[in-house]
Amino acid sequence: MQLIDLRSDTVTQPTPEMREAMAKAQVGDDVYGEDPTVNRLQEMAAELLGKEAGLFIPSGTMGNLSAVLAHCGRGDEVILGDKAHIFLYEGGGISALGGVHSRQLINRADGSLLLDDIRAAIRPKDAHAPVTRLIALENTHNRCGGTFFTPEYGRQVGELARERGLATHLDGARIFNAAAALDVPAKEIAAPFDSVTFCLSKGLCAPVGSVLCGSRAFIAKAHRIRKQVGGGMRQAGILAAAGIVALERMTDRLGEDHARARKLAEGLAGVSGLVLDEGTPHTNMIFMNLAESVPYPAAKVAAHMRQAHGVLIGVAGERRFRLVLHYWIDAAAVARTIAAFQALLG
Ligand code: TLP
Repeated sequence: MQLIDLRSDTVTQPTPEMREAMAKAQVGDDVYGEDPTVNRLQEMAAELLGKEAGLFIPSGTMGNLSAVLAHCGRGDEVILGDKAHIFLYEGGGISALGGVHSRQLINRADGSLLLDDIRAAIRPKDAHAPVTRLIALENTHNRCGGTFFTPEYGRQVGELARERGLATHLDGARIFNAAAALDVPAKEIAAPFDSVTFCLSKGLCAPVGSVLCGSRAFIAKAHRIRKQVGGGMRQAGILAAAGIVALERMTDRLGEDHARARKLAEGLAGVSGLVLDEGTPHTNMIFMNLAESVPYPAAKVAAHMRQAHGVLIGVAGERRFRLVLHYWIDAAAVARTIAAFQALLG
């Protein structure tokens, strides 16, 4: 039985074209800045996001960590959402490794933060208080349901930050999904932010890596931090080669995953044991709960779906699931998933 893996878009395997590009990649020692393929990827990424420079980083987590540590010193404070990936799912790295204090504001449904909340959270100049240094947002927003906010909102945050002398960072792990949903170039979403990370290894299918983009001076700082946290790689062009294919071939097709997510959601809406979140899916993620009538927890349902139907789904809570669409989920896989849920919970 062929497995259908909907747990995340991080499970995506590289495409045949990526494997071929990886095999043929020209490489050098990237710690010396001599890997031509890494250099090319970094230039392409910077160009796509409208920034001066890019830095290839092993993971999204390390990209966010390097960015926050490049913006903030020990005891400085970052304003972020209470559902932010940086806050919830990155091992507390910004505080454990960087001594950066976090100020969590309530994420609104679309993943944004209320501007008035941000204003109110900025600390006064007072020796008792940490120094507010950075505002960090996420687009698309994972924990808020794969939701996205508009470039206009980003501009408002950027303006507020500049007025108050703060830096801004965007965790744009899935910025190309946001761009597809908004039908705007990714650079428009990135424009108001001083730094942006995006992931090559999620919906874009590359096996490894993220790129952090920003000004040349900022990237020089982040480069040093990447080295400090052990992220300096050597013949990384083998990985970057897949990233180049990801940027050339995969960004423009993400709308297909969104359309398939809608198809899957339509089918699942007809399963009596499931209650889909209102408005889901916004991009490539479906969030849903078990109906009260179902006597089992989500983990048990997920285990059964795997064993009996070969369908892997993400458990996002005691009675909650996340299903993520990606390149390797085709129309037949969507139909099989709906049929499997029907059989179990219909
Ligand atoms: N998200 C993963 C898990 O960690 C939850 C997933 O399956 O969605 N920012 C955002 C918004 C992310 O969703 C993720 C990964 C990251 C950063 C971290 O990227 P990696 O896994 O490359 O460190």
